[in-house]
Amino acid sequence: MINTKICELLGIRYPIFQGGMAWVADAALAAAVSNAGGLGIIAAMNMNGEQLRAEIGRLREVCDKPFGVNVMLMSPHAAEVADVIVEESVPVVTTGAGNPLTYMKKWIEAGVKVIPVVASVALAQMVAKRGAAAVVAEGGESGGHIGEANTMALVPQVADGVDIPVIAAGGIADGRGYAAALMLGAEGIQMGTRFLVAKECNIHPNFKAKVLKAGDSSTMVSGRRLGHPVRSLKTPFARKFAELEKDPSVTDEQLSEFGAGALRKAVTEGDDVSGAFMCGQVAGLVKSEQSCKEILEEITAQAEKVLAGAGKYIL
Ligand code: TUI
Repeated sequence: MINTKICELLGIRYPIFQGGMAWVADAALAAAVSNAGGLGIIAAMNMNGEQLRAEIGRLREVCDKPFGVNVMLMSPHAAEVADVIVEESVPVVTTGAGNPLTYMKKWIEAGVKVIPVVASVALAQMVAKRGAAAVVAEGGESGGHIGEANTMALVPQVADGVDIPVIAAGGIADGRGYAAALMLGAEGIQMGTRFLVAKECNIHPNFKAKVLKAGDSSTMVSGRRLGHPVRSLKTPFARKFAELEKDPSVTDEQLSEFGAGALRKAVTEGDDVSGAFMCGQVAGLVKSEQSCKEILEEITAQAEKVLAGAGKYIL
């Protein structure tokens, strides 16, 4: 059994979070992860306040375990969903793609545990000072919107920089990555890509097939010009976006317009032509569709084996 401060802090069995993936992480996926002993997280990204309230209701019908809601801070509905989180007494909030200070006081006063996703030591320290319960340090191996530093460099620096627990994210999909994250100073992990192909994950079958087929060189980063680099599978859409990004005759507005709705089209329609299949570099490690329970049990058993065998390196 792997047990860390995160288990006690949140009342969960495995210190493993399911990433709050926009359009992907619904009540069904989050409930499956929480029911299996991890922390399931609903992504509020694509929802307004009332839609989030309904999604929380759907989770609570089938799950009485701790769960989280992820607020994508660039979402036009961020303020509204921030209030719903308080009204619904959501146990844990994670935030992404920005600075969550605007909402932190309100959440903490309401008893919500706030765990921002950070991509730098500076933001980790800022949120720690304002009462964050922990941070997720997310490296650039991740899918979706990413920062500059990679997990191997980011996690130990964040762990040194704050006194609260650190959860490592980005580039973790098996027990080796899990064990390595603990060695870097993390007290837990967050995975997105591995849960994309979970049985309880309701994305389009095309998306799952692409992840299962992917290898180590299957992802690319685009969107730097617009200030939000995004990692996704190398598809015709991603390549075209990267090409337009380099073309000075294309305006930022045209580029944004071209990308609008692309993630939704990938997730709900499996659209090969205009969908953005956001996905981490570890896609090549993800080989089969499993239940959330199987994923949590398998990765834990693998990490325990790796950790127990590590003594062989010491004479
Ligand atoms: O947020 C994510 N991953 C995401 S959000 C998303 S939706 C989207 N769609 C299209 C374009 C952009 C986004 C898809 N994937 N991960 C958490 C994360 N947060 N990664 C990096 C950061 C981050 C970056 C900079 C957090 C804070 C930050 O600094 C902000 C500041 O003001 O200091």
